[in-house]
Amino acid sequence: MGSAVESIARKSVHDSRTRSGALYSKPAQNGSMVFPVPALEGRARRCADRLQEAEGVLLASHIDADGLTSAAIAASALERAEIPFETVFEKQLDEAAIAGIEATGYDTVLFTDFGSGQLDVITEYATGSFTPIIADHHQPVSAADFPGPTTDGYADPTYHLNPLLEGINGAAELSGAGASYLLARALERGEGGGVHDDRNKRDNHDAHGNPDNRDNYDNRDLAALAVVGAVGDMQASSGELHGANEDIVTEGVEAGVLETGTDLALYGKQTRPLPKLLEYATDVQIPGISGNARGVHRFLEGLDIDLETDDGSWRTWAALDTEEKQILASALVRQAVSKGVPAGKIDRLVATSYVLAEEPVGSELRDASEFSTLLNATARYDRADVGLGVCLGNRAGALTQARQLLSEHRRNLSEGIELVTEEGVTHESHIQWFHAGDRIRETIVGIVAGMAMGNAGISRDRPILAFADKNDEEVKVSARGTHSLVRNGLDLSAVLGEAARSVGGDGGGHDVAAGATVPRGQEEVFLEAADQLVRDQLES
Ligand SMILES: [Mn+2]
Repeated sequence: MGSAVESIARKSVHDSRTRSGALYSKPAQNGSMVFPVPALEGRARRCADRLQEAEGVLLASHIDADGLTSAAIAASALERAEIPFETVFEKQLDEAAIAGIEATGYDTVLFTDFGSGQLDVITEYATGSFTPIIADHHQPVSAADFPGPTTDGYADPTYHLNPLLEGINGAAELSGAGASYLLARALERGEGGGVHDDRNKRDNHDAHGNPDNRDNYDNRDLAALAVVGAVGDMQASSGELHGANEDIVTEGVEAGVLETGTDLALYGKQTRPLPKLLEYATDVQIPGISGNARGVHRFLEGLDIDLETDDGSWRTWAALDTEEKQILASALVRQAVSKGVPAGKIDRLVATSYVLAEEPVGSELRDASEFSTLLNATARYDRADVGLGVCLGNRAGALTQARQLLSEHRRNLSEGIELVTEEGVTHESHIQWFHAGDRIRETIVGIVAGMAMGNAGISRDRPILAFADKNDEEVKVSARGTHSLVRNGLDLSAVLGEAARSVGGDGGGHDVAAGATVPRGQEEVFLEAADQLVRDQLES
């Protein structure tokens, strides 16, 4: 364990080295640069080339941290490529939303962070009306339900950028923002765009023989947002991002917008006062610290660290210098060891941190995980405009509003968890569930369900399903599982999709977390179907 703590100390060395990546902000013109995720280059270029031909583009994106960062990346890339566009957000890309998109009259529509799973309906509406271009990472419609071209059993029309079609894991290795980032890289500098290799070499001089700077930008600065999207979609596992996501991280470091290092794996390193940082850290339970305010104060007072700033407020982890960080981290590990926390869990106290190098120290925007939390808060309260504003660099109005939404969100979450824990859940044979009616917003009922798992009477050995009213006709269902259930065969995306369709609704998502909409009054039938589907998955 000592090595992990030492590597926190080494972090600053690593940081200063990566900062020299700023040298790369001049585009390489010697053909040394390769496309970040080569398997997706062809798809990214096909989509980018089609966008270059468009007179105007409607950009439609999902409303969550990944969808907002996807939209911000795509919007920035379109803007830089001087392609006129307009942005709309949808919570769910259902038939009504697609009909609304068709009605705007745009002849090119770019879908980000959704679209693959709705290709059947999109194609139906698009035919003779608009060209759909999709940058997504969700499971595409199956070939059986799609009249057009297919790949490996998936619907696969002409302009379709999705990692799953090239054998890259869309749940763990590339997010919607990552797919949008690859599209942005392919959109750089006009025709052919993207990678500065010989094939695409152009005369980079204007009529006066001066270098034409419009041809000399690259979009690697957008890698920081792509990492926020991936982290927001929970793609970091075992403490770091993997696969295609790693390639994007590398580009962000080279471009000087990202710094990575080994750091304490606690949430809130930029903004939480030190005592709260430790007290609220519940991923790894440390007796005497986790959830123990008094224990935390005793622990901190025993260290040789100034805990307060000059004005008497608590310092944050981000405000500590390297030596102080090491003192605190070592003491934390010693405490964990002395209280018998197993080594495997102690290792989880340390993880790779993704720091947005250009954001100020102490801002939630500096930490990919805190940034994504802020975005999710704007999304859950239907303020995609605020979230997009923050991503696009609006630091006055949008950031202030986003912070207000986040504090409101935290209050709603704690009230929701209290409600569920007090009233309890109903256990079926293979699932557990509760119905919040209108007492918990449908946009946060899933996260409440996930956070309540493990509380008294709410088991972690079966998935939890949570209902909340959506409108007069429909109920939203959110489901959460655990990674260990997924390892045993659980796929909540399939469960919610199939069970919802059996009662005239629809749903999908990911194996560990999924959502559905069902007609009111069908909850019981839906639950019965879901219970059986979960049984089948866990037994096979
Ligand atoms: Mn996503």
